[in-house]
Amino acid sequence: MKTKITELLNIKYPILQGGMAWISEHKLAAAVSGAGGAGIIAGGNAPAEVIREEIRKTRALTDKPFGVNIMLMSPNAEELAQVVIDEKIAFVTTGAGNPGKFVERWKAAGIKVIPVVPGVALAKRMERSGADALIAEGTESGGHIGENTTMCLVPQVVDAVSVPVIAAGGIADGRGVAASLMLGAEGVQVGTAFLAAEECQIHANFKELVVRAKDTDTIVTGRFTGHPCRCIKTKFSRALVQHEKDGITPEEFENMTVGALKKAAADGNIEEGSFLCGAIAGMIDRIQPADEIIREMFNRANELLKR
Ligand code: TUI
Repeated sequence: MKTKITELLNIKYPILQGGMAWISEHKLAAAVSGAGGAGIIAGGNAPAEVIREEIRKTRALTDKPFGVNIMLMSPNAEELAQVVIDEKIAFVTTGAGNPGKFVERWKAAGIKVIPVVPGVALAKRMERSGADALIAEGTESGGHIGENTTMCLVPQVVDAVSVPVIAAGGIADGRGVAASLMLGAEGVQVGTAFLAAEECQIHANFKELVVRAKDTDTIVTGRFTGHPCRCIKTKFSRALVQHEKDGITPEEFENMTVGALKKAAADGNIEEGSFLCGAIAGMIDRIQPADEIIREMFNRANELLKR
């Protein structure tokens, strides 16, 4: 399938893997890139040198292009912004903020820049700053989310900018891919479906929660902090939301959630982990190799688009 995104990134299928903190590391990124998509290593809050190592490990596994996601709220964002230049990364996606101050430096280094935008205003600003493409991410996504849905957001961003738009949030099969293209997107970003990839290194408890989740099994925590986060419903995430209703302070919330992403992804700690996951989890019902996930998705999308 050829689109402006396959051309921009020199990939076979117009699919980017989500940059998921504590999750998107070299094995998953290399598998997605090896399958013809765009694998991504997530910076999250990790030290920049750890990500440099991840980049090198990915290169040892694949000669296909891959990217790095920079979470702009990370205290290490500035350092990582330089690491991607030193390591000659093909493209960068950004999340949880405005990457404006980095764009010029990345572009000068030949890096393609693809910011995640939760709305039209930031989309226009990012296009003016020189973004090569944009990811319009709906509130169906896992992790830190905006308010608008994929269905509403994608066509509005498409109408507002001339750079290619990638749809994200709630896309996990060929129907989602075909629908995204109908909304005017040139590609998709997929996170949740790759949680169930064989090559995804998260704890088995996390995969089991994803595979068993039904349509109503995600919940949004931390709305009152200004950084809402979608995750799987567990005793812990339900209790967090209850505490929020009862009026805990942002400091108390912070204390309860510090380290919660690692506790979920690395330790499978059901009692204290935040299992970040998109609202489409109910559709994920088995563990599969990443290349199978991608091939099935695009075979089905192509069938639908021919109709
Ligand atoms: O970044 C994500 N998803 C994430 S980041 C993350 S780590 C984290 N954990 C707790 C709190 C905050 C972060 C887990 N999941 N997705 C991309 C995304 N970006 N979603 C929303 C945004 C966004 C929000 C505001 C992008 C730009 C933005 O701009 C504000 C501004 O400065 O104009």
